[in-house]
Formats: sequence, C-alpha cells, structure tokens
Amino acid sequence: MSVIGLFYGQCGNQICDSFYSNIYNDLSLNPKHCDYYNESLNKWFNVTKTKKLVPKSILIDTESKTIPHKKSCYQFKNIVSKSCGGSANNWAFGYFHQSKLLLNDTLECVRKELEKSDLLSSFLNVFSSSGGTGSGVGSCIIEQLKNEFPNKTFVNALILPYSNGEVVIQSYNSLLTLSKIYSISDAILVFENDRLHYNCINSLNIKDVTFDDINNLISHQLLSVFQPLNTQTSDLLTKLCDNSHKLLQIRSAPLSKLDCASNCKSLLTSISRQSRFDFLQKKQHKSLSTALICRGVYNPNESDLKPFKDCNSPKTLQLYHQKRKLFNLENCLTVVSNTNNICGSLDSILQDARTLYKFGAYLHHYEKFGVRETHFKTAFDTCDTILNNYKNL
Ligand SMILES: Nc1nc2c(ncn2[C@@H]2O[C@H](COP(=O)(O)OP(=O)(O)OP(=O)(O)O)[C@@H](O)[C@H]2O)c(=O)[nH]1
Ligand SMILES: [Mg+2]
Repeated sequence: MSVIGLFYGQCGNQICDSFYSNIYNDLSLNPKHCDYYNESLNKWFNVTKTKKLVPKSILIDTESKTIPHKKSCYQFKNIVSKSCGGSANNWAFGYFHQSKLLLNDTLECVRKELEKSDLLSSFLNVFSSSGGTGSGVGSCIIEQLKNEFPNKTFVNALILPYSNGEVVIQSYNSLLTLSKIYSISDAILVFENDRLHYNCINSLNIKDVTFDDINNLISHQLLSVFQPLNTQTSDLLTKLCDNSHKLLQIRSAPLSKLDCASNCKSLLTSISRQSRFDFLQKKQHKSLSTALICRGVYNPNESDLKPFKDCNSPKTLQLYHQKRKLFNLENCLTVVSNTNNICGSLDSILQDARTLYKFGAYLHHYEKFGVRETHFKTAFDTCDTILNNYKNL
C-alpha cells in the first residue's frame, strides 16, 4: 500500500527532507528484503530499472530554495516549484492566486504516481498553518484532490506556529486553513512548534533548539505512526476520529531514554504524564480515543497498561505492536490521541484572530484577494464549532 506525501511551503519541505532521511536510516538499519523493509520501501519510494530510489512524495513551493537537495542515495523527482516569490505569509494570496501556478502540475504528479502505485491507502499532506504557501496553496490543492479522489483517505499534518511567532497574521492564516480543510480531512495530525520546542529541551536535552531538531522530532513521530504496522496507518488514524473530532496529537516517549525494555513501564507512565502536562488549566482531561503503538521487543501486558489507562481513560484504546525496532531504538512507544488537550492551542489561535479582527487589522491584505467579511465569519463559526466539540467531550 502506498502513501502519497505532499509537502508544501518552507515548513513542509524542510520536514520532508528530515522525514526521508529518517526513512532511509530506518531502511538501512533493518535487514533488506524482509517484509518490513519491502513494505516501507514500496510505501515511500519508486525503484527504477537501474535500482535507483525515487521518493513518491511531491514537493510543492512558491520558492525553490526550500526544496531538499539531491541526496546520494535517493533523488526527489516530483518537484512542483515555481520561483514566484512566495505567498507573503498570506493565506488568501496562496489560496486564490499562487495556487493557480502550481495546481495543475501537482495534480498531474499525483495522477502519475497513482498510475504507478498498485494500491493507494492515503494522502499525507504536510504544511504549516501560518505561512501563505503551505496554508493557502495547500488548502486549495487538498480541496481539488478531494474532488478528484473522494474515496481516498486524507491525513493532514498541520504545524501550528510558535504562539509568539514572527508572522503577525499567523492566527488569520491558521483560522482560514483549519476551517477550509476540516470537513475534507479524515484525520488532522496537529504539531505545535511550542510544545515540540519544549520537548526538544526537556526530553532530548537539546540546548539551542533549531528547526532541524524540531523537524527531526516531527518526522520521528510521523514515522513511528506511518512505518509498517500490523494495520494500515490510515485505518488506525480514521478509527480514532469521528466527524466532530478529527484533531489528533502524537506523543512519543523520550527517545534518548529508550534504551532497554525494562524502562518501558515507567515510560508508559511518563507519556501519560506528558498528556497530563497538557491539562487545560481548570478543565478535566477527556479523551475520545487513543492508540498506543509499541515498536521493538516490548509488548505491554494488562498490568503495564493500567497506569496508562488510569491517566488517560480513553473511551477506546487501540494497541498495536511491531516487533521490528524503529531506527536504532530498542523500543519506541507512541501515543496518538484524540483529546481535549487540543483546546489550549485552538483557543489561543481563535482569540488572537478575534483580537485582530475586532480592530479590522490587516484585513485589506485578504480583501485584495476576495476574502471578505462573510468568509471570515464562516471561518470563525467553523472553528468555534470545532473548539466547542472538544470542550464538550
Ligand atoms: N516545525 C517547523 N516550522 C517551520 C519551519 N519553517 C517554518 N516554520 C514555521 O512555519 C511558519 C511559516 O510557514 P512557512 O512554511 O515558512 O511558510 P510558507 O508555507 O513557505 O509560505 P510563504 O513563505 O508565505 O510563501 C512559521 O510559523 C514558522 O515558525 C520548519 O522547518 N519546521
Ligand atoms: Mg515560504
């Protein structure tokens, strides 16, 4: 089963670079031609007649400088990049204008990949919610893909900006992106730069955290979900969602400490605490559904799971085990959860957007491209509904 990855804008492309390096590392560390190796290879790469590896994923940007460089072991060929100066951190510019330059070539790439793939399990779209290309062009392309392939699974990985981020209109862009893609997504994996930064410092002991560190963590977490398992990842993720709750968060155990199976029990509890750390200040932690993915020899038994269940009390808990280790980690535990932890980030985006909107700040940048009051009102309504659905869990 293939996954077609589409990586948009600077953030998406930089993550793609890290993502494929990690896939390649994982493949190199595992013996060739076992089932895991073949499944992973077929999921992410085409192999040419001369045995060269070509990633199936598609790289999309309005600037070419962010596209990953050629690698000695594989080479990206699906590049849809026009050097047209970016999308000025403006969702509307990306969605209504720049997308026209990239849409047809992207759809053509997707069609060609589909012809080559025996079976497609899902699309994985990766982009930041707060720039202009990833958010605007990305939203437009996802919409068109959904029109053309309504029965495929759409998993979207959305990177939320630092709350004190450098883009003054980031909350508008995030609002417009989320409201546009929510109904056409089967699952949305939400990554928060703030939290990832915190985890790099506190769990991985990195002093001067860079985007490379954060992207490495994001790609580790994505691969801990997307590398071969005893189920299709698209099924795992869609089972965690319902129509009103599609925002998933991934937590993994501190990777540097995952050296031996004997640590696992305490790590399960520590992951649960990581979830608790997110507690809404005064609200009770509520979980709709959780999947626990264990990679490596360790396969938890009922008593190991008890602290985890006590902390999370999800309505449903799915457990998956893959005995082959991921990268060079003896064991790797990953939790994918659908909980009201997400309210904090959502609330802050909505509040920031509302504050700007109340004063009519920067609206002319959006009006220029046809985004008027009604469009914003609908976006606020949609995101309010999403937030309330989580508050009422
Ligand atoms: N995690 C992560 N976040 C990034 C990275 N690059 C940029 N960002 C965040 O993404 C947001 C800006 O989005 P970009 O991806 O740079 O924007 P874009 O999609 O290229 O859009 P334009 O540049 O406006 O055309 C900011 O909030 C950054 O903090 C990255 O490599 N990793
Ligand atoms: Mg850019």
